[in-house]
Amino acid sequence: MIGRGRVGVLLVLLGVLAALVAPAAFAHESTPTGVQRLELDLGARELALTITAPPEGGGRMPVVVLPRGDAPPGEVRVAAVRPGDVPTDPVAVPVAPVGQPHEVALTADGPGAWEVTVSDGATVARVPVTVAAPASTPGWVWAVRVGAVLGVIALVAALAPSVRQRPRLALGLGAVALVGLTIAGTAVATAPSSASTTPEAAPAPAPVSAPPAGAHAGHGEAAPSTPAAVPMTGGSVVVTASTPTPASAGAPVDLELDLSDSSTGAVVDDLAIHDDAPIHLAVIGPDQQLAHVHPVRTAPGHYVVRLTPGVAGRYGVFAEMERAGDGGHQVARTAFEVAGPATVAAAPAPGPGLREVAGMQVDVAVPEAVAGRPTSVTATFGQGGRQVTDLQGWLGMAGHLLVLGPGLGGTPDPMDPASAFGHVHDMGAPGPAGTYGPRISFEHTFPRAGRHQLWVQVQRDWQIVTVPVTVDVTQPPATAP
Ligand SMILES: [Cu+2]
Repeated sequence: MIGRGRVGVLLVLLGVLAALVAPAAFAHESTPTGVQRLELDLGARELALTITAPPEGGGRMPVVVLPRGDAPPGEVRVAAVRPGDVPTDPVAVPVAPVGQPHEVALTADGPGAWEVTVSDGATVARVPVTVAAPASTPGWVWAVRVGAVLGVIALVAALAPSVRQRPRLALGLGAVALVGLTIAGTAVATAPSSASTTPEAAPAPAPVSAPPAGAHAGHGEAAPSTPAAVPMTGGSVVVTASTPTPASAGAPVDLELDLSDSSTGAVVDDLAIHDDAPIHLAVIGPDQQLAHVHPVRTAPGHYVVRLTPGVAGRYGVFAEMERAGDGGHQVARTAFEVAGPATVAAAPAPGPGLREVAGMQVDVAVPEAVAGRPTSVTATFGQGGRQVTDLQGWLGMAGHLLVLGPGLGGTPDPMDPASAFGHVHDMGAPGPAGTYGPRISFEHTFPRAGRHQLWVQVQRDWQIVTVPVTVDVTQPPATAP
């Protein structure tokens, strides 16, 4: 029989033991390092992917696939592999109906570099995922564990009735208990100083790059003052565009992008996900039609996106990227050629005012667009006399405004390096239902006067709605010297 007093002593000791060992136990508990959301334009499909990183050391990696846009029914195959490996046992995921998420549990069973592959049978998108290595258990934690366990066992044994009748043994065990608990206590007391021998490196502040002139609450390029001095790239990543087969008007074609460093020529494969994609690609044709797409990475520094150019001519390509650890946003320009019958110049999109787009009445207001001054661009969405309030967030934002400024010829020309490119966001909060509307608004400072091509983009019913607007920006009144 164990007396009530002894039970109390035992409980206190167990409590002490738990308290001492608990930090060690927590040291082994791993936490997910993050959830990654990104948009993939894979072949004919638009997919939103949500990847939950596995715990430190590897493990279960849930991936949610959500089809958007005009995704044709069918399935994609999803797997987790080491970089470059061929998926051996991919999981089939239905990509219908649009807007219906499907979760698959992948496994990345070890630390280091992994790829989540998404294949439609023709193209294999490879999304890099890094699994953190488990933190090693510090020496002081082991000292606490061993000391505490030894001490408590010895103490419990010393208090046992049979031992108490043998004073020398009890004394010996008591001494062992004292030594064990002293080791544990000392280890705990000195833990902060021993832990400080491996201080966690304070994260270096990300270099903050000043927003380029002409971009307000968004991204853009500065309007060059001397067009001749402007290279065809907007920063240190050079993007080269090509098509495996000659592109022709009206036919789908895979646009391939190869990324290299402008100073070293090395392949660039360190793009960070920003605004839900590694590359935001704006492709603007001679007919001023915009395709805002998100190419998939198929190999290091190699991205692919399927396009269906409507008309023949030269297409301007603007690739928005951020390199990991750099923090700087950059826009690289390139171009590709589409063959086909010559087309007459497209009429410019309507200016501000009411127009019908995707079954909605969209009223665009741009009061007083003056170069160098913040200008508000507001689009109000209605349908059948009612306000539209079910616009969905896209890429984490209520709305997007893409802007192409005038080239030397005075009209927006994606091929002219003098044309400024901008990408602005509506950062407004969603309504009670988590949706947006009827008003989407942007602030943008047009870098200079002239005709600008604008595209307002929102999402509704999982479809991207693009509203083209032509805006004539005036010169600010001359100021007296
Ligand atoms: Cu984008």
